[in-house]
Amino acid sequence: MVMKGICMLKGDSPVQGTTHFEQKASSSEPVVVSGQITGGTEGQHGFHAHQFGDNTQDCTSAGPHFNPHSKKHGGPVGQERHVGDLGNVTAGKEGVANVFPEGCVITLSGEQSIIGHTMVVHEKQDDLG
Ligand SMILES: [Cu+2]
Ligand SMILES: [Zn+2]
Repeated sequence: MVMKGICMLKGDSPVQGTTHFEQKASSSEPVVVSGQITGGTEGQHGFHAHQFGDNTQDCTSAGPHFNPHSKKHGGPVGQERHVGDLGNVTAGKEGVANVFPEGCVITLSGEQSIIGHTMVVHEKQDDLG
């Protein structure tokens, strides 16, 4: 069975994009995330799944990073990291960022499922620590 999800990114800023989530075979396997974000400034931008699905007031209502295991914030490949930590996306000169984060541990079902959470692209770079 293949599960698929899609997330539209849109806010007050000109930044917008679409992210695809695809989970193959077992529900315990991490999803493959891909997508494209446009309208950003050149450089790195933090990219996370946040706790709440409420994005009506941007990051405030989305809450902290999705963190079901009560770990510390980190990068997408370490042991000490939030499940929602997806590192940074890098936008080129035209403000286009291709999304293909490594080290994803989010799923589409079970306790690490991101369904109902909010994906946030930040203006600033994530220091990963
Ligand atoms: Cu964030
Ligand atoms: Zn975090």
